[in-house]
Amino acid sequence: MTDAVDRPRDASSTALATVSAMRELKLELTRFMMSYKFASDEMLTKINILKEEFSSIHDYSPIEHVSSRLKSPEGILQKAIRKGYPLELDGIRDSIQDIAGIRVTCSFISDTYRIRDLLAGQRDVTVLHEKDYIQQPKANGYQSLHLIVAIPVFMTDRVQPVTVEIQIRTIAMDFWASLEHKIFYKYNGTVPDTLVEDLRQAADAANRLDVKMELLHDQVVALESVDTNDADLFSFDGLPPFPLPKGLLDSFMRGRTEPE
Ligand code: 0O2
Repeated sequence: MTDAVDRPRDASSTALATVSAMRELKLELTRFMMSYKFASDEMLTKINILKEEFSSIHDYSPIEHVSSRLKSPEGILQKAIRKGYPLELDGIRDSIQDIAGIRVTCSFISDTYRIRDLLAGQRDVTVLHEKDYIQQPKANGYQSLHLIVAIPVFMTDRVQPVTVEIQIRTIAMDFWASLEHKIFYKYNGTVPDTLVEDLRQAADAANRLDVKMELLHDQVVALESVDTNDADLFSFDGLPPFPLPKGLLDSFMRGRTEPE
């Protein structure tokens, strides 16, 4: 008799416990994923500030394009299983460092290193790893500068250091990488030798283009610095032109520098 009454109660308490465990897991997973979204948002803000500030000071932007992606929970678990990592959130946090990914496309090769330095120099950004596939391209020709950085995310009850993968590359490197990615998937990873060789040659051509374009840009910058006149100081990005006739500008400057 007792058994008959207790059994349904056991079943319902087990079901309740399962539901509550699932709710807890969902909450934990949501907080886990949110921490990566916040870290990515923080890094994107930093990158956008660099982009805007740099363009207004130097009259050109070293950053052409910025994109970001978060790995899906499914993608994270698949990677953990593929790599044999422990299937629990703390273990995954330690071992999978590209859950949040940002790609920065720059105009020139020197800009990729400039952006790296500007980000790495920020007090709350810690560079955990760097892979320089620009100095040492992969055998297939892939070029890019990869950083794994950690950034503190301020949650309601704790400060969580969160990792973000940042890939920095030029437009030509990016063009090559997206085509190679498409070809790789089209052939399911087994790309015919002739195409592999063609891709390698295309990577060399992309590199030559990068070098040439940077040389041309340096020449243009050198010319611009000779042409610049003082009135240029009074044009601001995002504001209507603010020209000052040279005579007025001279009087204004004298007024500022001469003692009263
Ligand atoms: P997704 O969707 O782009 O993120 P890991 O596998 O990340 O643990 P690994 O292989 O040492 O470790 O990382 P690495 O070399 O830093 O490369 C990681 C990412 O760089 C890749 O992410 C690609 O985005 C890019 N990448 C690396 N090698 C190549 C390449 O040969 N061709 C192209 N097109 N991209 C490359 P995922 O995880 O592949 O995918």
